[in-house]
Amino acid sequence: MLTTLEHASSFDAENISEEQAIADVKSAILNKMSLAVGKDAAYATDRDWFVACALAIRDRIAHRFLAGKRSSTSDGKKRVYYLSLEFLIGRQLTDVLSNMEMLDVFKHALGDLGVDYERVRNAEPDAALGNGGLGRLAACFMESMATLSIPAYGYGIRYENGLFRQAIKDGWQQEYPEDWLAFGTPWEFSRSDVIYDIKFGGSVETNRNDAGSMRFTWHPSEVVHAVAYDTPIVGWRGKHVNPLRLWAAHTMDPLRLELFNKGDHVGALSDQARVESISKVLYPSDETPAGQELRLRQEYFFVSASLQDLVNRHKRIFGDLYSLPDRAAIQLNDTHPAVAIPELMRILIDEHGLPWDEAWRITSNTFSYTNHTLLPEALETWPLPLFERLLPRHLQIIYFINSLHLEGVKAAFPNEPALLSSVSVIDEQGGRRLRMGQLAFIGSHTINGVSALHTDLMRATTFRDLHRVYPNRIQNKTNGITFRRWLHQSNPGLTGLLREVCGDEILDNPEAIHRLMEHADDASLQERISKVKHANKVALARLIADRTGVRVDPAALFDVQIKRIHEYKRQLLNLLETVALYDSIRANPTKDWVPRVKIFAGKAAASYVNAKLIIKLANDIARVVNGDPSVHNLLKVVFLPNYNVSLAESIIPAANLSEQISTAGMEASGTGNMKLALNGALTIGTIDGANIEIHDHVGSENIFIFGLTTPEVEDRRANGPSAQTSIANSPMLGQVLDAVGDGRYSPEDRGRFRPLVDGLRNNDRYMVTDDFDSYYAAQRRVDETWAKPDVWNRAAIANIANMAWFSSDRTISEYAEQIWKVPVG
Ligand code: GPQ
Repeated sequence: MLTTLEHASSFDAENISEEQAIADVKSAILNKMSLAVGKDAAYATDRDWFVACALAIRDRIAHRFLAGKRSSTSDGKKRVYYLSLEFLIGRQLTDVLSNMEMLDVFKHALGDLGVDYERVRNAEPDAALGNGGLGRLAACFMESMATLSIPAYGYGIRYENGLFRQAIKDGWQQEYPEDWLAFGTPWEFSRSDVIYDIKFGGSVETNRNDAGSMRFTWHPSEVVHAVAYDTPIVGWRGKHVNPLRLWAAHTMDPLRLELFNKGDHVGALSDQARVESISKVLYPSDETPAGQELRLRQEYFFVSASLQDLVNRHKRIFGDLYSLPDRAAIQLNDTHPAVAIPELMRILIDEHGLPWDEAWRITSNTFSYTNHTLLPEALETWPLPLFERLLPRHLQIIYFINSLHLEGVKAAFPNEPALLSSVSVIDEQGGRRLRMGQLAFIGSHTINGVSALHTDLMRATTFRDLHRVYPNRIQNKTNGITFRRWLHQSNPGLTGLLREVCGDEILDNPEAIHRLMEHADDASLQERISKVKHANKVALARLIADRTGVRVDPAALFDVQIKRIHEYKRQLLNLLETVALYDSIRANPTKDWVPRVKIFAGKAAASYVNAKLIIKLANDIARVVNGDPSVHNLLKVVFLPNYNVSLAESIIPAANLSEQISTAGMEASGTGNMKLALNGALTIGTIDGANIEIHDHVGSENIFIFGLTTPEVEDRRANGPSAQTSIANSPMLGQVLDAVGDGRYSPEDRGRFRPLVDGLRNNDRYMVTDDFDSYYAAQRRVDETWAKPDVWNRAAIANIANMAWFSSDRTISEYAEQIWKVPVG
């Protein structure tokens, strides 16, 4: 009998027996092994098996892929183009097999061949073409668009090196290159016939034609090739497949290159490395713009290739470009692809001869833009000289867009000259810069935030003035996560239980999970939920022992904070509380403390000094606490290296407590918060981002909320530093800061953590000290609740049962109806 995720499976539909399906798959895998991998099964490695399986299932997807392409072409459906510099996909084998409803068939087929599926699955490298939440959101959205049968293309860069691999050496983060493509990937189709010229630099020639109108001719100094690679993205039950089209940079073929350089052969060849560097590596900075020339080249490179591609497609199908807004919706994932706005204008005007006003109508009705942060230092800007050197024609177009925009503002708000500088695309302060947020806003018909609070703050702060000028442009679209990956695949134990209690409908309709609430008070359901969690914790405990050597008790409360390391996310607050708890346990060892395992994981940008010091602090605290027999296993601290999608899939199903403790107003949404709650972890969190909406859905009694609100944070900022007062009022905090600052956790280098502690005392921008007491108190409420297993388990059930709204299917349906105007399903 087939068990997991196999219900009305495809072989039933095709009317073949289970045995026949397994036999077919077995022979397909063996075929791929000998004909594509070129190996005898007897000598195959786990990776060989992975490649053979991937190719075998890819054959089946390819048929649906082509069918999908044919139908949306022939019936002229509107398409969505999702432009993103990041797609954080992770491993794909289980995702694809499960969505194709072939997971168990493959497991059986491999089993018959004497091969363990888990090993095959683990042989696939993570596709880490993203940094964190923003990139993972793009991956969830691609899966939901395919599930909802929305004809969509994802467009991005085929980075040869994804996000760096993190190793921890003596407690410090070290970065190593990641080479997921070293041996190729079986998922993609290379499209050697889909190649575009991408131009950079040079000058613009201006002419007047006979009718007196201006013509602009861009004479670039450099041309790069963008080559397409398509990865099929399969929706749930394999009903629809969309392409993720990633671009690789190549030099031109030598003949044309030579021609182009007018004989400067040597110079031309020395450019090769420079050109191909465009798609070499993902920038590892998260929420801090890299601000470097290569980054701007990456942005324009993939934007120009994608727009040429979609404009070509539109022209081929519909003949002219006037109908583009009716047939294409282009979503800009943050400002990284915002140069698409002047690029589409350039294509329409310079290459297709459209008049400015028509081009602007088309452009501004086609684009929409998602903002993912309001942190001022994270908003993308470019120095004008750099931008002009690389994209001289685009700068002209941007100047013209801006001058028309400012004229409109002047006319509408004649008595408010101050408004102009805030809504202008050009920042005149301190070295003139291009503000990509303003550009994206002006060139889009709709702008959205990613949680209710974040969208309110967009209207009230960063985009306040633009919002006054265009009051109907900003909408909210609270983020979501795909339940296929983050529940069905990563937590088969819980999924099995949910299917039993709520019915198989949960696989297609997450709302059905709410039926769990009918049994929330049943001792037997509570018991079963906690058994599933326990089994997941046993597996995680094993992984922790393997990777860190630390032994943890699966019966302890697993308290997890897993995300990029950022000061605003306040891993430091969690670490200070850890020290306070450690001190309290030692001061009163016989009290009935709740045994806890504090689990941290996350990467820091290589150049982010404080974030790297926070990682070191976590490891130094871990070393002291884990080595102290006097705490009797009441407290363990673990830092798991190299956080990525696969590690998240192991940690999330095993978590009891989810740390979502950013300074209020600073986390745009969060999506890890949703994944953890869906898997039955209770949240300890601030009134920030999507925590607020999670609170609304699960109810106050099932979440631990603490800390300052956004207006309170703003008040304290306005009234000058408050850290001294907070520290003076909290003896416990004072002690903790002294201990960390004086080197109790770094006896070999007592001053090591001085900068962190001095930072809190003198300029606590993230209000760690202000929130400390309230956080410590909330953690003690966690302890009290944990001590009553029935209350805890009931709360875990309430979390799982009430998370349906956070499915990315809901989010994507809202984008489809309210922004893209495309039908769903
Ligand atoms: N986010 Cl601007 C990133 O992951 N990277 C970025 O560069 C920016 C935002 C996150 C944001 O911090 C989270 O709160 C969101 O949940 C996530 O984007 C998706 O919207």
